[in-house]
Amino acid sequence: MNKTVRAHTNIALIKYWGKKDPKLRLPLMSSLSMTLDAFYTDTSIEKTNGENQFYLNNKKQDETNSKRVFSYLDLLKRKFDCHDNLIIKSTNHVPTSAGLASSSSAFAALAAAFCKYYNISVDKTELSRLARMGSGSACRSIFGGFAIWQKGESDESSYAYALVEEPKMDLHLLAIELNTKQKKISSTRGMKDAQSSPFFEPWIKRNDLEMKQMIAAIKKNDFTALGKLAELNANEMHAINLTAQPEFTYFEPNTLRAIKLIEQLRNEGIECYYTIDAGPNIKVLCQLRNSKEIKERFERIFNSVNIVDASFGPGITYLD
Ligand code: 2P0
Repeated sequence: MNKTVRAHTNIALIKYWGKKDPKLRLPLMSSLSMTLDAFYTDTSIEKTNGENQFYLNNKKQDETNSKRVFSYLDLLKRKFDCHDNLIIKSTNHVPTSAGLASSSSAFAALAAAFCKYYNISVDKTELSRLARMGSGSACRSIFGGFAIWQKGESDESSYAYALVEEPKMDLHLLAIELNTKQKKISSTRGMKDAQSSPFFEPWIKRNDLEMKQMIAAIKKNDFTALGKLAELNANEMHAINLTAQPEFTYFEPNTLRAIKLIEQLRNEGIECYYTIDAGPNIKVLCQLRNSKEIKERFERIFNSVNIVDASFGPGITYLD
């Protein structure tokens, strides 16, 4: 019996960047994301009499690359009293670990595939909590459209839910893949190091206000308010990285060139905004009528750059 589960990646418009409890992956702030149709992970699970195995894109992964997946599986096995050795097969339709949110779809798909394989009956809230233990952002990928991860106080109260599952908003995200090599500083490490910034405390304090403003923008279908706030929030996150002790940044020269192009497009009356995650790649937020022109302008400046046009994607999907 085949039990493949598909989870789409999500991009945070209000970002998660700081943990209260690293072991349980409890965040210091709530976050809000958009689930994308264009990027996803398919995962299936089989039993084996041999050792645990992890295949990514049809390639068996070595011990180092499998470690995080296996330790997450151990956690699930302990929790649900399962003792089999397993073969995990995942296909990533998204560049891996390049700041394009591959861990959000990877761990959401893995949590759901595990529950499906063992016929463990969980509701979406519980599934979101389980996915969170694999990777924080994964808890939001259980849901489509706009999702909110409420920070909560504990394992029980920290989970995501759908704000709007099938939004009517005219919102497109162009993922400009400037560099899809695996990043050097993992998100887990980056958000830990960022806590040494003198701006870390103000960053946490602004979260309530920014969440309220973003929810209001979404409820009003106000693209301008959403775009401006998403850009501000991303820049706040990158500002605390730049002011950490010692400082670090995910930006590359091309990231800044892309920011300048977006400013220029805005000056020309083509409305667009950006958000950037734990990597050098930029995601442009725009409306359908402008997406073609923006794409062409990026292609002109960045030779042979891959650009993926994404809009709202669904939550967890069971393929068979
Ligand atoms: C987010 N990111 O809200 C933020 C913004 C990247 C930048 O969540 O340590 O892979 O596994 O909980 O979820 C990426 O961090 O980190 C992330 P862990 P995760 O989307």
